[in-house]
Amino acid sequence: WAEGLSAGTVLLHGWACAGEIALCAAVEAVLRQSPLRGMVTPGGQRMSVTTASCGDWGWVSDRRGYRYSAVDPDSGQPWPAMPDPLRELARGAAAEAGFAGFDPDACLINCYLPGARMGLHQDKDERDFKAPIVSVSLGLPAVFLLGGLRRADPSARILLQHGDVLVWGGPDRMRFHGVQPVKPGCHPLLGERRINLTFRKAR
Ligand code: MD3
Ligand code: FE
Repeated sequence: WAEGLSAGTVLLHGWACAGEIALCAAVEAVLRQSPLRGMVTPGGQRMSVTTASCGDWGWVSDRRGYRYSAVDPDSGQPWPAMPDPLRELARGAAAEAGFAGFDPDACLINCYLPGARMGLHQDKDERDFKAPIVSVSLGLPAVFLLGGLRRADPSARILLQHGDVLVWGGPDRMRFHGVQPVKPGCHPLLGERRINLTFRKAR
């Protein structure tokens, strides 16, 4: 069911469950071409989340900063194409949430092993803040933190489970957000990890 969390954020519970087998297979195929790696932040810390990308643009981080790159810095090759089942899932979820015509050119794949977390941050490396972002959660559950427009604003805690799709845009696009450390567990399809896909219009 669709749950409106605030003006620009919709949580589509279990939206990705129907096609979960094909979806996970497509993700695994991307990860064979573009393996997960721990990015280093501009501050020099290695992230506990490992990442890879598919589509025209991939999000990368190193000592020089955060940015979108057309090539995988590890391979020097373009990122794998965005598989059709992933693109269609993102387009369908965006339309359901009121963002018809969403045309993502980047899909960031985040992998959380137990204990991995993501600190509070804003997503501001994209060029067009009018486009929504679509997030698909797979595998182990996690507590998502949804803050306000200032870092110090209080955060709501939202449980994201396998198959949940979160669409946010409009007034919520610049809200601070993060993920609490993932608890140990084993998911029948993905094992001891959480995978999050974020679809974006990067350029
Ligand atoms: C709602 N990823 O990659 S996605 C990221 O679960 C990132 O891996 C998280 O934040 C993850 O940048 C969260 C869901 C999400 C992301 C940003 C939001 C929901 C949001 C911003 C505002 C409101
Ligand atoms: Fe983010």
